[in-house]
Amino acid sequence: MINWFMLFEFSGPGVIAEEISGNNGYVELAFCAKKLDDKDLFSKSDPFLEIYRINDDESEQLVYRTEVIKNNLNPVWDPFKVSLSSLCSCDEKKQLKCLIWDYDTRGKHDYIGEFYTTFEQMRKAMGENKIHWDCVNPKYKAKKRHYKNSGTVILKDCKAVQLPESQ
Ligand SMILES: [Ca+2]
Ligand SMILES: [Ca+2]
Repeated sequence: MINWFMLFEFSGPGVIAEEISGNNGYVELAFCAKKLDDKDLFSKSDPFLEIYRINDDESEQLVYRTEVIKNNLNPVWDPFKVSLSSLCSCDEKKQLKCLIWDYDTRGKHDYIGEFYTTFEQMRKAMGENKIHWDCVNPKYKAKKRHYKNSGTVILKDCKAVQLPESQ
């Protein structure tokens, strides 16, 4: 673990705005999911989460990929730190695309679903209400009449982290 980070809880919108304006603003995020689709025949899915930043030119930049949780449809991923410039180019309203995959050792990983969010939404959610997103597979949504989702993803934690001033 990196123990030289100084952790600050968000204390209001002004605080994060200030941190975003600096170039040393980091955020710690933690996600878990519930009731993901099972993609494996003889065991449960092995889910991991990817976050992509959608740039102004529509290109997608991978920001973070979590570890794989083996055989678990209700995974809890380790918290991780990302800089706000990497996560959202220091723009709270930048679209983030999140994909959930079932890891496979052979061949292609199986796609479970996706959702869209922004850092603004995550930050605001950390007050009273925990936020969760439907993890949606658009193919199922188009074809299955009573399709609701392929699981839900929950933001467990979102807090500002700042690197100490250089000596
Ligand atoms: Ca498995
Ligand atoms: Ca698998």
